[in-house]
Amino acid sequence: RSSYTNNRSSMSLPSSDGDSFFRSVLSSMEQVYLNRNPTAKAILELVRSTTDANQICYDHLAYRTFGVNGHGIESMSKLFLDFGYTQREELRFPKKKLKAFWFSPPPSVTSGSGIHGPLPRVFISELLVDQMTKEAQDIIKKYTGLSAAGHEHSALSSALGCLTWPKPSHVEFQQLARESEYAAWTLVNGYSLNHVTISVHRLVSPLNNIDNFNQFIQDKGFKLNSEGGVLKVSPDGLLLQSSTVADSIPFEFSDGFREPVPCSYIEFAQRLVLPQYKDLPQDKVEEVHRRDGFEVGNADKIFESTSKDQLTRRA
Ligand code: OOG
Ligand code: NI
Repeated sequence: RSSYTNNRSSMSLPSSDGDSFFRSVLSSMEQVYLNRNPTAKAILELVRSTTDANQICYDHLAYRTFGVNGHGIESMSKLFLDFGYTQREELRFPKKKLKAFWFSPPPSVTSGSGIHGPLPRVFISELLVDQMTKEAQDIIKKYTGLSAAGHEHSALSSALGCLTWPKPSHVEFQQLARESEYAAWTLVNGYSLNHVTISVHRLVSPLNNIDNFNQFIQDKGFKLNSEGGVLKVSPDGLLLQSSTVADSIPFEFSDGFREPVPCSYIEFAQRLVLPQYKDLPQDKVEEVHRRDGFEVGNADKIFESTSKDQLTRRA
């Protein structure tokens, strides 16, 4: 290593700040997401224009993967672990044949907006491919196989907004969708950001209350995922979540067939103050004083934000 590496010049050399590189990657993923998902973009703009611009923080980012031959959770978690995230609890969804891990961010700024604000948590799930039928496994293994070393470059794929495998045929997509809508979603969306989540408790009043927030979004004509009720509440009562129904995007299958496929959605989360901190004055409450983590019962219903049932439901 030469001494040049530590020598910051004022010329237009690329910054050697790792955090700045990491945030650029996240920002590209976010751009792909905003360009493809008009509902998410419109809601972020609506909230931004209604409240103080500095107050939109992301609670978490979420990704989906195929749990087979290195294409699962670990393919996407590598970026985050390399940039200081910590792997946390596993969540299991036996009926959906899914599992997930969540990751907590390294210490970061406490102010700033979106990708430039406090670093979000990350939620990464995977399909338990070996529990699927032979037909479904064959399709998934065909495409993950065709991607070759694609899983080594999941972050690049997500930031560029392209698949690491070729587009499937319509028949293959439908076959998967019959067995697992999650599998079909992942086949056509790959490592694209599945959703970002607005941190509701960090907004300014009255939108810092998720009931008010949901009412506001619905009054503006947006449809929320109604699976198990619009508001998802953890058993301890401290993690409150809701989400939109995913947008659809035109898709051309390998056989030339064109049909819209479900894309991404946006989620909202309010984390309440933990009982041991209930007497802290409001202006002393920080993120560490609030309910952390995720909840299987909530997540199970939020997964349905990309389901056909929710997409075709009348508002
Ligand atoms: C993830 C659903 C779960 C949460 O916050 O619990 C979730 C997905 O749809 O891939 O986002
Ligand atoms: Ni989520």
